[in-house]
Amino acid sequence: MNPLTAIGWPDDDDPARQAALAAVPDGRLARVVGQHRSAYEVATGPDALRKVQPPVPWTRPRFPPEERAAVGDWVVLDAHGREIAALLPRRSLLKRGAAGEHHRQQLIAANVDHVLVVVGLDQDFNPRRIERYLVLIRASGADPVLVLTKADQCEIVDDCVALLDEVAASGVPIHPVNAKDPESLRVLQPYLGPGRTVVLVGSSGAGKSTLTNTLLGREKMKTNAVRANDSRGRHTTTSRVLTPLPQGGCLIDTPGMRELKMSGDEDVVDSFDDVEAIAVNCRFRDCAHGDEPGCAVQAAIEDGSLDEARYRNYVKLRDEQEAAQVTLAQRRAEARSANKAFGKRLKDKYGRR
Ligand SMILES: Nc1nc2c(ncn2[C@@H]2O[C@H](COP(=O)(O)OP(=O)(O)OP(=O)(O)O)[C@@H](O)[C@H]2O)c(=O)[nH]1
Ligand SMILES: [Zn+2]
Repeated sequence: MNPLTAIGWPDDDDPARQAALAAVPDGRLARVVGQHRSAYEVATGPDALRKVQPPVPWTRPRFPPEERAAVGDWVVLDAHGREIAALLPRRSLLKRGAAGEHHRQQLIAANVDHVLVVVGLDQDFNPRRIERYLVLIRASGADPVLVLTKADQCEIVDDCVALLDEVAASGVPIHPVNAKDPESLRVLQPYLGPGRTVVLVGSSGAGKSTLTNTLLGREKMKTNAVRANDSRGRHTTTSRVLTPLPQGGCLIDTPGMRELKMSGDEDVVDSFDDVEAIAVNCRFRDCAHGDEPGCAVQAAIEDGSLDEARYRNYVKLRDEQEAAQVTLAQRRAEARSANKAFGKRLKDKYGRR
């Protein structure tokens, strides 16, 4: 097998990608697995890692962050394999609003095909949190898949799944599983095959490590024993970020995945088209769905056809997204005017830009 397939190369002759590749004579494909102050760590196969230099423009402070490579990106290395010559067009990009007040965006992972949202069928189960994940994932271009773990210990699996009717109706596959049982995880095979990249998100204790270990066939090892082994450097040549799976695809895991937050680029309405479909029937076009007469949303909540908690979550996520969007727009405007001022200073000083 092509060593690139094991690290997620889709090999689908995508014309934009092929063209970018063809533009670098003797170029070589690699996938970004890490980023350090002045160098990138890339993989050219499951056990082949190397450090390479970014193209000079990327190192300029004002270079747009989204045009620099992120973990999961495919790049073309120059003929010597020492420097990144080009960044290939992305299939998807997961990002988040970084912590703090500034709503800076942080790139989490590129070219992910499926995001497995791992939720335990125990006290972890929370449809509102699931809805939040779905909004963030849809914005990335990757496809969300809901994996409900601990089905073996839950007596109300069907009731839990029934609470996710709207989620299922919006096209998200839902799989109740026992994360410890390889047989039970076979339903996930369609997302894990050659050339595919998945990431796992979910809260602590949801079963992400258990699921990963079972997929990797190390279900008999203790979760923390596996970690201890890894940190002792048993797999010194294998990236910790990108793990090839026996199923043929690969798994990306980065610390940033743990806290997904609105970045401002999401479309909340997209994940709640059931609510929007009801709201078009409100008497007033600008109905705020409060106590306006003829409000279809309030009527639907009253007759039980719209879950009030789902509606409240929609409003909350929409407000959050709008706030993030405003600050994001401000940041972009600031960056633009800083750029202009800089250009003008150069021109004043040297007479050219
Ligand atoms: N019976 C059963 N137990 C499970 C299942 N999935 C996870 N567990 C148990 O739940 C606990 C937490 O699972 P982990 O895999 O460590 O959870 P995690 O999502 O990796 O948690 P963090 O590493 O903190 O993010 C462990 O004791 C697992 O054995 C399942 O499907 N069935
Ligand atoms: Zn209304």
